[in-house]
Amino acid sequence: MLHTTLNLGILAHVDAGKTTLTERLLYAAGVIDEVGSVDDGTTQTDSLALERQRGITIKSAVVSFAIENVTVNLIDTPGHPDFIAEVERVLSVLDGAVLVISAVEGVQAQTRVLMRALQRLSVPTLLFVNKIDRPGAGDQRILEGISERLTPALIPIGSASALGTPAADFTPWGAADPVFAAGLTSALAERDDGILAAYVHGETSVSYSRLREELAAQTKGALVHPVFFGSARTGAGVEALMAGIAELLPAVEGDAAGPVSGTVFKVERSPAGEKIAYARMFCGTVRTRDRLRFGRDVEGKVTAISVFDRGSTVQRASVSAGEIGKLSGLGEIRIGDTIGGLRTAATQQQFAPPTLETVVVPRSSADQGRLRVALAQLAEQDPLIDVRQDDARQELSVSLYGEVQKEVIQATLATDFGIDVTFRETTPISIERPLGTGEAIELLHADSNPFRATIGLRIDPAPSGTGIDFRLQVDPRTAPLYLYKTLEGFTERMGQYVRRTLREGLFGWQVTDCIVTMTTCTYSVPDGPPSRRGSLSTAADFRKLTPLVLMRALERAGTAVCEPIVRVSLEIPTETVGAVLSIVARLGAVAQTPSLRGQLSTIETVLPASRVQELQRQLPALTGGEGVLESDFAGYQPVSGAAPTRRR
Ligand SMILES: Nc1nc2c(ncn2[C@@H]2O[C@H](COP(=O)(O)OP(=O)(O)OP(=O)(O)O)[C@@H](O)[C@H]2O)c(=O)[nH]1
Ligand SMILES: [Mg+2]
Repeated sequence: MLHTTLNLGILAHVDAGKTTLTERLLYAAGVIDEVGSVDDGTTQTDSLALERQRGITIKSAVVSFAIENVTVNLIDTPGHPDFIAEVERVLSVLDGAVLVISAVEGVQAQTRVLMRALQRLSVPTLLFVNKIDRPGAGDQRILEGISERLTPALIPIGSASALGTPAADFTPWGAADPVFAAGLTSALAERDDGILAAYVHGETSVSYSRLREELAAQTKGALVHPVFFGSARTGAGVEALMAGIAELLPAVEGDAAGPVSGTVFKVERSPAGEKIAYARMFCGTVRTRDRLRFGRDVEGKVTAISVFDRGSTVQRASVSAGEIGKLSGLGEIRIGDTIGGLRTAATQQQFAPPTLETVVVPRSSADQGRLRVALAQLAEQDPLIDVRQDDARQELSVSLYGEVQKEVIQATLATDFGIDVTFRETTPISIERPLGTGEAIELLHADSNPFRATIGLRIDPAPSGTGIDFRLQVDPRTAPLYLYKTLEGFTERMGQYVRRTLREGLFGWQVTDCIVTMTTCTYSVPDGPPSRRGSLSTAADFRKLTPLVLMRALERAGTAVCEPIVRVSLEIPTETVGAVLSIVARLGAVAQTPSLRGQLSTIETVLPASRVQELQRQLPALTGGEGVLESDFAGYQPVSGAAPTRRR
């Protein structure tokens, strides 16, 4: 029988029950005999000491189980927004996902962030409404919330009973439910002409098995999202979800004989300190002792391979298309690297970048050197912390999503590396956007030009969120193609020099949302005309001259320092609205008119990221512990007042 693999992500807002559901699925598949509990620290996937202590998931973890002839590699992800980078890294390796929603809290801020990303990447996604046993659990209310706030393309495929009690259960509908068949027909008809034709003729002639096939096809195409209900705590609905995973999500077989290609989504170190890369294979087969090319044209030899197997890992001689392998021996490998000859296009970042930074200070200054090594190792696993060293002050700083991540870094440094650290104040990471157009040129042989090249560059503002675009607008005959082989090669390299330069703008922040155009170019040759005669230009001339010209162009354009802002939604007891609004106003924001829903009111506002923590700190006292704050990155806006310079 054909064997296939399904790489399945479990995603949700924090605390929705992903890890508990993972336990339940492992149990239902017969991998474990006893269901572990997050609260007792006994689950398979929250295996780090810190995860067990805190009862939250910090790192993505892979476990596998089998449903019939499909091997499911399940990736349990963290839901806390401070660890969104962990989700980011697994998105590109998923064949399908289960998005978990609490039947009590309903659709939450992070649920929407995650669903948007899954939709952008067209990841086939099932929805699992969890915690139906908890008092306050709903079904219609949750379905309405999903339809309004997540996707209208939802298809409930069963009904929940005894909601809010330990006996809560889920019954999938079937061929014998004419209302379900009719509903399925109308929902699927939107995207299938055959079913549409039958539907408009009022026929009920479409067979149930045909409907089921079409449901699977449209789910696999990420066009519709079947909704399951259940309880990871009691196990209700979990069998139905298992069946749904097998029936409705696309397991892949892959071409094991094709050219090797894969993506590294996680890196860890073995107890002996050896680097281990988790790679999802898309094509081909990797064997031990193979020499692999990866990332930026680095090579390494695979010394060992293991794959996930029924709750643990087993050594294997090879890993093939569709599978996830743990590869040892590739010392230089990094997260996000593609392996094999085929370069897949770098996937765009789906979630917001970290918006905060802080300086990490060892309590004992003798630890500074060890701290640098330790942070470099943490950055292997989480490149977005972007460890930076200020050479003058001998300070190390990291980028952060929030306070919980900071505490985790502190605890990891203490327990894994024996280094006690404190942090300086957490400050926002701003960006710079050009205010207007700026142009500069440096001519070959000019007295002011220490390099053997002419470079003219123009920088123009571009719409928010577009990043840096580099364009070549020069006569190809003036480009030093003997250095870069092709015009594309030259464009790529010049683009790199430009991006490297723009990491630090006029105020020290990353410059972005701009178009840089190379308008003029010349190089010197020993036997050229007098204007171009000189020793042959080298790549170093272009590399070193670019920052001089570009910074001059940037000075002429001017930049606006923009700070990260966050859309905040507050759910608070109605009688506290006045007090909360006055704090919001004191923090410099304008709130929209509160919407009242009986005892609870919702306030929406946009705040600088640096102010959100202040609001979060005050909220419990203001609302008697009842207030809930949800925040969602909303881009950058110019700072008011004097532009802050980045501390270096
Ligand atoms: N009543 C009830 N409680 C549940 C259910 N599922 C999970 N819980 C509880 O909800 C809490 C969070 O569960 P987790 O499984 O850790 O949730 P998670 O989504 O993995 O959380 P993070 O990984 O930290 O985002 C724990 O206290 C669980 O015992 C459920 O179906 N019913
Ligand atoms: Mg978890």
